[in-house]
Amino acid sequence: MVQDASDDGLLRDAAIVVTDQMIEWVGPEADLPSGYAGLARQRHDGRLVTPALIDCHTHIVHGGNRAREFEMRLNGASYEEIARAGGGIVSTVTATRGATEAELLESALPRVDALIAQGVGLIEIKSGYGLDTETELKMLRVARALGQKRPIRVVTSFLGAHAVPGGADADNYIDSTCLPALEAAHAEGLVDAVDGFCEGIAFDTAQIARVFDKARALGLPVKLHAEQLSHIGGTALAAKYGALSADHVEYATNSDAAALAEAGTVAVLLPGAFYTIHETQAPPVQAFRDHGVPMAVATDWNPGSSPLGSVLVAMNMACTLFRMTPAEALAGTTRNAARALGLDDCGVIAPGMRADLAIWNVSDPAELSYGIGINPLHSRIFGGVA
Ligand code: DI6
Ligand code: FE
Repeated sequence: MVQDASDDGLLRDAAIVVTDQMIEWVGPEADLPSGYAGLARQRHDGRLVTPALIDCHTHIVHGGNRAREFEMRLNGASYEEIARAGGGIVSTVTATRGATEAELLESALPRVDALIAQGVGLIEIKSGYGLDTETELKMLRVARALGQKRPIRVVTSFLGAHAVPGGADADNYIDSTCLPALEAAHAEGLVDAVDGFCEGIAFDTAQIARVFDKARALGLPVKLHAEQLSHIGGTALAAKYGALSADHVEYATNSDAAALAEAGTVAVLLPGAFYTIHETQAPPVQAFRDHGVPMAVATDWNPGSSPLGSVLVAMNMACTLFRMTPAEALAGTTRNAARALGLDDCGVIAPGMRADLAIWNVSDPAELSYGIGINPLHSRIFGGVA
């Protein structure tokens, strides 16, 4: 059976023809054109085939861990309090600056392997734990290297506007460090998109707008961590700049949803962060539905707010915590995740798409979201190769 992500229906007794790296034909096996009869075949009777999953929001290149903050939160400290006290993102910055490129690569490879083992074929990886030119570029080089070392596609986002380095002035940091770092990273071909953290503990809309203006001048698409902890206007700003995605969006409003729909911006929902920081405000999923905002789901895998190494668990959480349907969760890690990355060659099973597929030991697509910590992957095909 083939989960054809162009609708929520299943194609039963289906055949997929793969030539080179591409899907050439898909349809009922009974209709398979005779010209393909001589091709080598894999049979998967009773198995579900989906597009390879896409994790469209991760921070998997980083040094250290923040298990200590996990304990602090269990004792009542909030994510914001920990950040304001000098922990949080800034503590991972120290560990990431102190790690060599080889060490960062070494520590990120098992994370990539864990995602591949769950049928993932494409991951987005952000910088943002450097906050200086040297370390931001180091992170992005490691992200690119991961895509060379493993059979997976990697796209990068420059997240220089992730946090204000200790002792720095936010405006001064944007102008004297973040924007020059972005230019340098772009000059090395390391940047596929530009991201920011628009939040009370990070940067305001005027500061993010300066980063977005630079991205625009460089011809790079933008996306934004918006309305995660409070409502300060990041979602409207993202829509105004025609962002690929607005991510987290727990505190987004109905009018934000309308703006995202108008701009064609994807709402990327990150239930792992919601869960980890004990958030209680869920994103306005029904408003997104009502306005026709495409919704994606991702791990946000990072050492602080979302040490979640499973796209499948993210899908389960999106259903249980945010009341997404299993079909929405699957679209969120396939078709809409591709869209959140500005890609139109993956995330659906259709002729002309890359042959990145996941084959599952399940018969009902809802089983992918229903299990918790169960990995029903049978096998993965990446670029037509099993
Ligand atoms: N929001 C997040 O959830 C991650 N970044 C962001 O802006 C968390 C990053 C971290 O806590 O290390
Ligand atoms: Fe994030």
